[in-house]
Order: sequence, then structure tokens, then C-alpha cells
Amino acid sequence: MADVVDGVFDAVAGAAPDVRAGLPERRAKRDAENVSGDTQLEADVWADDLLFDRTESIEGVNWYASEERDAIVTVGDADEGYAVALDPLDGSSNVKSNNPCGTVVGVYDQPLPAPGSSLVAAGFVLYGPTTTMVVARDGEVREYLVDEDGDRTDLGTVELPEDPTVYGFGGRVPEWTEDFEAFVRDVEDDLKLRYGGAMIADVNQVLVYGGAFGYPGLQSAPEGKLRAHFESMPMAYVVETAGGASSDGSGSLLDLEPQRLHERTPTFVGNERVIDDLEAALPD
Ligand code: AHM
Ligand code: MG
Repeated sequence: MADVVDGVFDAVAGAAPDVRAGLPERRAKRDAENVSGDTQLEADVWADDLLFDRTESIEGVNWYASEERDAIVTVGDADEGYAVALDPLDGSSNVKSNNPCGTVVGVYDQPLPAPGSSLVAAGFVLYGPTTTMVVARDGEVREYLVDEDGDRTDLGTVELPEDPTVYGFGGRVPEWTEDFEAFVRDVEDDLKLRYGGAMIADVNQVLVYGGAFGYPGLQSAPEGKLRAHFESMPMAYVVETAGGASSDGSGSLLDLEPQRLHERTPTFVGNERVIDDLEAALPD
């Protein structure tokens, strides 16, 4: 297992400079056509293709799944092995406004759909002022600086600060449920709003400053926006391994057993006491 997880995160770190290098062009040409008349590939699809190429031949990775593909792809020939699940460019609408975005990675020990309990490692790359990669595995979370060659410098372990400081919750306020809105009004008394529209960046600041990030179920979309396999469960794995908590509103996201590849779920991660308050505020 260790070799497979190493292979996945080496490949994702190796791809990070290429993903990063391709973003300015996609921002500049977002509405344009290239010289040969082709419309620019959506940044998400382009990043998905790049990451598929880098991960599909890793020994022990037998399935590839991503937010950008309708179905899981079998890339190995064994009956057992690991599945890599990616959100190749999370927060891609931030490319237009030059705000951060990232890549989410989940490594499951079975093909998807798969329960949160089958995650063996998870992490993300954050394309911010610097490129960093955060990896949760074997009971600890580590942050790495990724250089222009894809080589990593270990920046040490990541643990959620004891005291929460920042919060960010998605969805339009009129779409929130009354119970959730009442919970947020209490949170606002203590914490400072920081919401940037890219889950990775928003969760990373929770890891640095303490606090909570969430995307709730909405009146028009009770499951919310975020996808269980590609976003919610991997980020929950990171935050829980760093000493925090996660919830879908009633229990840990790692207890979820999604039945569909692209299933969505209300998603909350952060300091345990904020997540406990959230669960107490929402109906069972
Ligand atoms: P995406 O994978 O299509 O980029 O969507 C997920 C993103 C998350 O990163 C972020 O938390 C959320 O969408 C933001 O949504 P909104 O614009 O509704 O605030
Ligand atoms: Mg996403």
C-alpha cells in the first residue's frame, strides 16, 4: 500500500508544475479560440487529461475516477488494488478571477462507489502564492512545498489549531435552511468570515488558523454542491487526520457509503467543537 500511495503523490506533485504552468494561458484565452481554430479545452478537462496520463500507469492503481468523467476507468488488470479519485481542478471558476484553486486526491482500496472508510490516504495540491501539497496518511498530515520541477520540501506535520478563528460556508444565504442560518449567526459572533470559492484554499486556511468550512444542503439542493468521493470524503480524511472533525450534518463524512459515483453531500469540516455545535443545531 505504501508504494502505491507514494506513487500517487509523487505523480500528483510531479504534475503540479505543469498544471500551474497551464493556468495563465487558460485564463488569458478563456473565451478565445486557439490558432488552429479549436476552442480552448475547459481547464477542468485539460487538468483531468494531464493527471490521468500521470497516474494511470502507477503499479497498484487499478481504477481512475474523476469529477470530470461519467464513469470510473479501469486502468489495471487485477481484481483488487487501489482507486485514485481526483477533482483535477477544484475551484476552477477562480482561474478567471485569479484566485487560488487546487487538486483533490483520494486513494481508496476498492473501486468506486466506495465508503469513506475505504480511504487509505488523501490530500490536495494548492495553487496559491506558492504550490503546496498536503498529504494525510498513516495517521499524520504533512505539508510539502512543491518546486518547479515537482520536487518536494517537507514543511512538517499539520495539526488543526485548538482554537477556531475563521469560517466560510457556501451557498446563497436565502437558500440556507432556517436551522443552518441560526447556527451561522452564532458562529459569526466568535469567528471571522473567510470564504474564497475554492474548497481547497478555504479548508487549508482552516488547517492553518482553525475554524470551519462547509457547504450545506440548500433548499433547492438538499445534498448541497460538493461530491462525496472527489471532494467531501478526501478533505474530511485530511481534516480528521489533522485532529479535526467532519460531518454531513449528522455524522462523520468518513462514515458515508455513497451509492453513486457523483453523489453529493452536505459537507462540513473543522474544529470538533464547531462541528458538534453544527450537528446539535441541525435536525436529525
Ligand atoms: P468545482 O469542483 O466545480 O470547482 O466546484 C466546487 C467548488 C468548491 O471548491 C467550492 O467550495 C464551491 O465549489 C464554491 O461554490 P460557490 O461558487 O457556490 O460558492
Ligand atoms: Mg470541485
